[in-house]
Amino acid sequence: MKNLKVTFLSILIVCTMILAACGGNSNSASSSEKGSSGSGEGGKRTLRVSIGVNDKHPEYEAAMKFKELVEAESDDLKVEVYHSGQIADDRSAIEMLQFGSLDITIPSTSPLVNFVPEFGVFDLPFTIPNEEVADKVLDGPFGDKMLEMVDDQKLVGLAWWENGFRNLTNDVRPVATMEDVKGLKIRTMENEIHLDAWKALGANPTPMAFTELFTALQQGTIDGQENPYPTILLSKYPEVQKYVSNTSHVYTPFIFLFSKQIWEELSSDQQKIVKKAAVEAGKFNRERNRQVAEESLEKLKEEMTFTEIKEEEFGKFQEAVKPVIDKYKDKIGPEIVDQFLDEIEKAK
Ligand code: KDG
Repeated sequence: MKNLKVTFLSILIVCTMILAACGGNSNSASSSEKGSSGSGEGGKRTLRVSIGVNDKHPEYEAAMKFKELVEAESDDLKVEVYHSGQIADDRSAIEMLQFGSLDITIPSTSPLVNFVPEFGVFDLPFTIPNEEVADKVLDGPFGDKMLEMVDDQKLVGLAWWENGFRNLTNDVRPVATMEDVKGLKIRTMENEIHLDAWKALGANPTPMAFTELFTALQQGTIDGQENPYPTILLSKYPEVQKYVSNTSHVYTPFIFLFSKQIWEELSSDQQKIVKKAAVEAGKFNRERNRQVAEESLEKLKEEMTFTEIKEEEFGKFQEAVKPVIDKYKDKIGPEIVDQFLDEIEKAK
């Protein structure tokens, strides 16, 4: 009897090993858990998109538009969208693209500075003055050049989407002047330019992943944060923040990034479909984001204390951050910064 059991067990182990060897394709649980699936059921390749904002945000709507466009055009590509940082926060998602364990992420450009310092141009405060200038700069030669800059980081930059103009919220006091910023513990993105800019304005900034922000506000470990109005409203910050001001201190693009390793596995037809959909969905995203930003501000005025910063006060903010722009002009590269500022002047 005992021998029979041993024989049965040995057969079971051998069968399991054979099955595991046959099942080692890109469809295995471990690779799909990591966020990249390769060819899925019926020969379709699944492209997984990771974003940090939740499923109420215009960026999620645009990611679903991207899915709709790709799946309408292609019979061998499928798209799955993972919101609220379900797969990873921005920096980790970018690293996953570099390793080929995630297909797409569409973060703010700010965390990308940790991989490509030149992207710091977009964090220089009070430079892009409005959305019209933003569109001209991003859709022109400068924007094309910046998309190509991710190439040697094992990334493919496909399109510019929009996060938008960033505004300050806090739980301590209304902010109408630079004086009011003094000592506020402000969360910034993981980006040294933002840190230095808020220090220059008198705040006490701390870098933090977007996925940790709401909890930190709720627990009071920080006093405030800065984000575009849609993110402030749709991430429910009015539940944990009393005051909002129209600082509009930085315009942040979202950048549509594809894993270079996976990109090179796609056929040229698949690449064309994905690129076209990323650009089209980006146009949809910008339009929708601007509409939602207006609506969000009206709702925030009902749920929070909104403080309008006077024009002459902006001059003091801009004066205070000038040394930060000078300092980072050298770190980013003077020629890139000069080209960026020239493109802004031309677009005005
Ligand atoms: O993935 C979404 C984030 O990239 C975006 O919301 C980042 O603005 C951002 C922040 O404050 O982290």
